Parts: sequence; C-alpha cells; structure tokens
Amino acid sequence: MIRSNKDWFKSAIVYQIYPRSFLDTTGSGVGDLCGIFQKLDYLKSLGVTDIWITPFFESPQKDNGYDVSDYYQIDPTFGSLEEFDRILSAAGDLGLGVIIDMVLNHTSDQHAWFLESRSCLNSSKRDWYHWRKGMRLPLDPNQLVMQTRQDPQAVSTLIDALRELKMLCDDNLVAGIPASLELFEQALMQSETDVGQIELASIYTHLRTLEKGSAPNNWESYFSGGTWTYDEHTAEWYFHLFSAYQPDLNWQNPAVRNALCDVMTFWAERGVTGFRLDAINFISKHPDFPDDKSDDPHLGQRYHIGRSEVHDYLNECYDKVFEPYNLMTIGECAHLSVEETLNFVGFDRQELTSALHFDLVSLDRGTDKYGPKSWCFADFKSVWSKWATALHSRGWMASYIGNHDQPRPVSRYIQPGFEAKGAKMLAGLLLTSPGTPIIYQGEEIAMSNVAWRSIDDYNDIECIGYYRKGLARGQSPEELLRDVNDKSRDNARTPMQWSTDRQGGFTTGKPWLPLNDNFEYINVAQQEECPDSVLNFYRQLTALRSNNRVLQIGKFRELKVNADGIYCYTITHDDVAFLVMLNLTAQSQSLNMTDELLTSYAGELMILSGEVNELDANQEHKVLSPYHFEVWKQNI
Ligand code: TEU
Repeated sequence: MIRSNKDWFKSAIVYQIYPRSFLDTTGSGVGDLCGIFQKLDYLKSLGVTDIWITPFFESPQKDNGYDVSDYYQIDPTFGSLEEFDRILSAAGDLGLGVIIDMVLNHTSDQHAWFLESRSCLNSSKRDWYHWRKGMRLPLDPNQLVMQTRQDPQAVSTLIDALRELKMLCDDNLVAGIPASLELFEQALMQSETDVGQIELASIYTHLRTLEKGSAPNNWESYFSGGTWTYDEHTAEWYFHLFSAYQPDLNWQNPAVRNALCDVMTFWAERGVTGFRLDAINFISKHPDFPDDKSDDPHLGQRYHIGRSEVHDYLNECYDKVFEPYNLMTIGECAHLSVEETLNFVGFDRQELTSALHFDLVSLDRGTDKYGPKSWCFADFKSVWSKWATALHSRGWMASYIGNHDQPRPVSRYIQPGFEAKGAKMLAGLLLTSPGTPIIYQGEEIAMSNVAWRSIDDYNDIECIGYYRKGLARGQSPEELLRDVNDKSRDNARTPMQWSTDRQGGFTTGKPWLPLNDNFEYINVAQQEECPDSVLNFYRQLTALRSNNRVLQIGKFRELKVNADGIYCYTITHDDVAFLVMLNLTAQSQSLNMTDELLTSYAGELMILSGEVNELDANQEHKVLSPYHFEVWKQNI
C-alpha cells in the first residue's frame, strides 16, 4: 500500500509487534506471521493505523532476528514470503499499513556477504565490513635474547621459526617481527649460546599470539566486551558494535549502500508503508578507529554516533527509496541532542520522517545501562516536555514509553498495586503528545515485568553479557540478578497474554520464553469484556487522537504546577485547545488552579481516568486522584 498523502505519518498511530512473542499458530512455542494475520482485526480494533513488525528475516536468532543472514528471506521460524504478502494484503484491506524493521548497521556473521568477506584477505567483499590488524606491541629482541638465554635449547628452532614466518607472511601482516628478527640475529651472533631443540609448535603458538596482537582499539560494544573479534583464518579483527555474531557493515563502501538500498526497494515494492531503522545513527564510524582516550562511560561512542557521513548516506537512501515510495521512516537515534536529531528529521532535510530518542528510557539507567539510577518526576517531565516542544514545526519524532528493548513501563514508572490506573495515565500521556505514538504489544493490557530466579532463565544476549561482565569484575550474583530483573529486555518479550487458556492462549506448545504468571488476570479476553479496562481506554485514546487533528499536529506547552508529581500541558492549533492534566504518582495530589490553568480548564471533558473531582468552591484547587488523567477540549 502506498499512501498518497505526503504527511501521512503525522496522523499515524503505530503498534509494535515482536513476532516471536505475539501469537504462535503452529505449536512450535515461537510466534509466527500467521499469528499476526489472525490478529489483524484485533489490531484494527485498537484504532492504530500501522503495525511495525520487528525482524522476521532469515537469521540464526542470536539476537532474536536482529542478526539477519538473508534480507530477502523470511526465517522459517516465522513463516514464508507468501504469508507475509497475505498480511500485507489483508492489512491493506483494513487500511492498516505495515512497517518493517531494517537492520542495516550490521548483518549476522552467517550472512553470505560476511562469509565471503571473511574468506580471504583479497575477497571481493573484504571491505564490506570493517577489518583491521591487531595492535602489536613491538617485539623486543633484547627480551627475546634474555628468554632464550634462560633456555638455550630454544635458540636455533626459534630462529628457524622466525625465518619461516618471515617468508610466510608479508611485512604488513607481522609488522615488527622481521625487523626484530634482524636485531635478534645480531644479538645472537654476539652471544655464546648452545643451540638445541624445542617443539616448533610451541614457538608457533607464541608467534601466533604476537601476530594476533590485541584488539585494534579500546571501544566498547553494546552487549558488553570489546567491539573487535579476531578471525584466525585471515589473522585480522572484525568490528561489531553489538555481539560478535553481528559484524558491522562498512557504509563507506558504495557497493554496500547500493546492496542495502536494493534490499529496501525489494520490500517497498511489496508494499510496506515504512521502515523502522535499527541503530541508524551508528552506521558511520570514524575511518581511523582511534583509541578513545576520553573518560566517557561508553568508550568509542564519540566515534560512531551521529557522524556527519550518516546524513549523506541517509540522503542517498531517501532519494532512492524513502521518497519514491512515500515511506514513513522511524530511525532509532540513540543518544543525540535535539539539534543533532533535527539533522535527521528536520522538515528541511531529506532523510527520515521521524526518530526515536533515548532520553526517557535512559533516566533510570546507571553504569553499564543496567545499574540502577534514581530518577524523579521533575526529570521525567522535563525530558518529555523537551522533546514534545523542541521539534514543533521544525521536524518530527516518534514517541514511545516502552518497546522490546525496555522493561515494562508499568513496572518501571508505576507503584505496585496501581498498574491499571498507571497504564491508563501513561497511555494518555503518549496518545495526547506530539510525535507519532508507538504502542508496544502488551502495553494495551498493562503487561508487566517478570523476575526470574536465575540468569539461566534469561534469553536476552544483552543482559547475559551484563551479568557475566559484572561477575568478572567482582559484583555479587544477587546484585546482578536484581539489575537483570529490573532491566532485562526479556521483561518485554514474554509472550502476549491473550486469555486465561493454557499458556495464555499464546501457544499450544512450550513457549520459547515463559509467560508472566499474571496472565490469568491480565489478558486481552478479560479486558475485552470490561468497558473500563486498560484495553478499552487505549481504544478511547486512539479514537480521540485520530478524530482530532489538533492532537496530531498541535503545539505542546507545559503549564506551571505546584507539585512535581502533577503534569499539565496544552496542545493547541488554530482555534482549538486541549488541556491535559495528569498525576504521575500513587497519591492524590492537590493542584493549585493558577490563572493559566483556569483559562485552559474549559470546554468539554473528552476523557477521564480517575475520580470525578470538581474544583473546590473558590476555584482554587482540584484534587487529582492517583494516576489521574483527564483531557479537555475547547474552542478558543
Ligand atoms: O537496539 C539498539 C540499542 O538499543 C542500542 O543501539 C542503544 O543505542 C544502546 O544500547 C543504548 O545505550 C536495536 C534493537 O532494538 C535491539 O533489539 C537490537 O538488539 C540491537 O539494535 C542490535 O541490532
């Protein structure tokens, strides 16, 4: 389906599907495309306009599909191309667009491009990825002489081995050794050592270590550990920002860019309405890969985040694919300022239609992303308001509170016992704020975190890396498990809770990840029956947004309030104004009705979650019940 209106993404409401956890129709325990097909009516009923499906391409599934081994094939775990086309066409009939996830920063190490690239030094695809020689400490001949003096038997074999190595390898490959060899020979001539024999193999091992050297630089990966992995076969290191199974593509190479544009064209031709672009602001790396000498908590970020070349690359994709197919492009743009983000999504740029920022989901992240950090409502509001205001009339954002990489919002921001009320308030915030809202599967029924007892219960490559790294530096397993419980991405990946049936109606088999035990009282079927459910509240909100252009394109302004736990803002456009008042806390809050608030507090009450509380007689206060949310609309 190609949408005709250029600005269509401004009125979109997106629902994100993590296919392996959505609905399994085969009993394999893993969700599949047929499952999505079966739920299209449900998705339509939510009032969303587009679904975004996270990667379903052929993949060894080391990072659940974010390690693609063939961009043109569907992983058999999920189904077939025919089934995907069936979704596209049935969704299209319902007026639902389909956005797919493009993982273009890296491929799987099993992708044919990488297999070819790693096959030999002069492979035609060698420079499709980043390969570097190890950093070697110069071989100190004097030290070697000292060593052999202690073991005189070793000398002659060592010389032979060094000579052989000199012949085998070109100077570049074993830089340092040939020069050292000469010095070593000179030093040896002057010495009076007995010549003996030792195992050639052990010398080779020694030389191999010298040859391998250490990683080409000190950058850190996102999944714990360094960004380089040594490849024995060609004695070079390859670069990966995520796991070693996910080597980074070299976007500097025009052939790579062409190949990736071909991939995107293939899917655009099939009729997708857009792409979510994974880690897109990371695709360009400093070509020299310098050591990061700063004291940044994440070494190397300064050399791969939002570099200027990214804009040239995206501009090229825009001309070739995004623009001709009128696609919505949602760039995952971590750790950028507002101004830097505008370089991707400004209306004057020809790059992306929207971006996802990381400021909100970083609020409670301390060391290494998993360590705890305290946060307060004032910070929460200031981050939200910053992004809600900054881009107005200059560019566009996509907004979200949770996704497949984040713990569940109700467990993160809401006090236990208030999940349903809290979920409604968060939904209200999301769906009345600027930017294209993205609802992550399960949020519409307030699914929550799990807390498993052992790291062995987890599947998430990221949290397992964090746990191992923590153990290595001496942290206690209990402390690490607590961090993992709070932050693991598996929290968002437990299967969708459809009903009280066995395995929550998700599968008839053994689910790939256990369900959250609370499926018996948090599930779609029950909430369908209850007019006051979180699910039905979502429907009210999507309808409100879709029926009111003002909410889609209006101007956001935060109003001053007397308490950090209360958040009030207006959204205005032309002669219509919406007022949103909400309580971020589990306590009732008394809101001082300032003149500014009183002016906006008029017109028609559109939506309410919480107790009906009129103003007091003097019109000075209004009580907002725990996680209260209300919206007013007036003509101005
Ligand atoms: O996530 C990327 C991601 O979360 C990082 O880029 C993020 O910037 C960093 O961790 C913040 O500190 C995407 C996918 O959403 C995720 O599921 C994948 O595992 C990852 O890319 C690798 O493809």
